[in-house]
Amino acid sequence: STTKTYASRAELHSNPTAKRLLGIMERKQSNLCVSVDVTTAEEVLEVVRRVGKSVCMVKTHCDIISDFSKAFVDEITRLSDEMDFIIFEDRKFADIGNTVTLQYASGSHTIASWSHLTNAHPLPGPGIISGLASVGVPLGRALLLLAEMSSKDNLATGHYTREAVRMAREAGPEFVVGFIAMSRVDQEGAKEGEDFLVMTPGVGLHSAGDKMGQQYRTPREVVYDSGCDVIIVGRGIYGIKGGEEKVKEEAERYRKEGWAAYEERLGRK
Ligand code: UP6
Repeated sequence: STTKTYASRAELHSNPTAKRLLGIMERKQSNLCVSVDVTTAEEVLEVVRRVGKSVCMVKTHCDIISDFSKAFVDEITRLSDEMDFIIFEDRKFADIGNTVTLQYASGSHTIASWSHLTNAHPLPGPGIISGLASVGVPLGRALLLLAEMSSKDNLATGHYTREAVRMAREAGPEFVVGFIAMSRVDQEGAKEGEDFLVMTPGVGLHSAGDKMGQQYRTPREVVYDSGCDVIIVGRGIYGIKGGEEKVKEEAERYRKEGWAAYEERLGRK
C-alpha cells in the first residue's frame, strides 16, 4: 500500500468508512488526524472548527469530556458532514466480546451511534472483534487494532504485533480496516488484494516526548521513512501557544508536511 495513491485505494476498498476516509484524504490532500484531547464539549468543538478544513479525521476521547451530550454529538456530526472528515473515537476497547458489545452500543456515550471509526487492543483475542463487529458492521463502521504503541517501553512488540496483524487478516476486511502502529506492520505476509490503513500517533515537530513516556517523530519520519498512512497529532496542534489563529495555522503546517511526505513516498517529488 505504500506505493499506491489514496485515490486508487479508495476505489477498491470494500469498507464504507475506509473508502470514505481515503476519498477525503485525496480530496483534501490531507493525511492529518487531529487528536482533540480537551475536556469540555465547547473546547472540543472550537478546536474542530479551527482545524476541520485541514484534516481527514478528528480523534476524540469522549470519556474525558465533562459535559458530553446528545447536543455535542449532533454538532460534531454536523461538522463532520460540513467540513468533510471522519470521526474516530479512540476508545481502545480491551475486554471480552460480550462486554465490548455493550460498551460500544450502550452506556452514556453510545459510541457506535456517532463514531465512524474506533479501535481495540487485540489482547483479549478475536472475540473482541466479533463483539464489536456485531454492533459496527450493520452501521458501516470500521475498527483498527492496536498493533504497536508510541509510548516508551510498551509491551506491544514482536510476537504480539505479529499476532495482531494475523488477527486482522483472519477477521477479513469487512470491519477491521487497519492498525494503530508505528511502522508498516502489514508488510510481512501480505495477502493479495488486502489494504490496511496504518495510523500513527506520537507525531510532533517541537518536542521529543513528554514526562509520561510519550515519544514523538516528525510527519516525514512517519509517512516517508515508515510508510504509515495517517499522522495523528494532539498537543502539537491544539496545545500550540499563541491563540486560536495559531492552532489553525499549525494544523495547516502539519497537513502540508504530511502530504509532502506522502508525495515523496509516491516518487512525485
Ligand atoms: N495514542 C498515543 N499513542 C498510542 C495510542 N494512542 O499517543 O500508542 C493517543 C493518545 C492521545 C494521542 O491517547 O490521544 O494519541 C496523542 O496525543 P499527543 O500528540 O498530544 O501526544
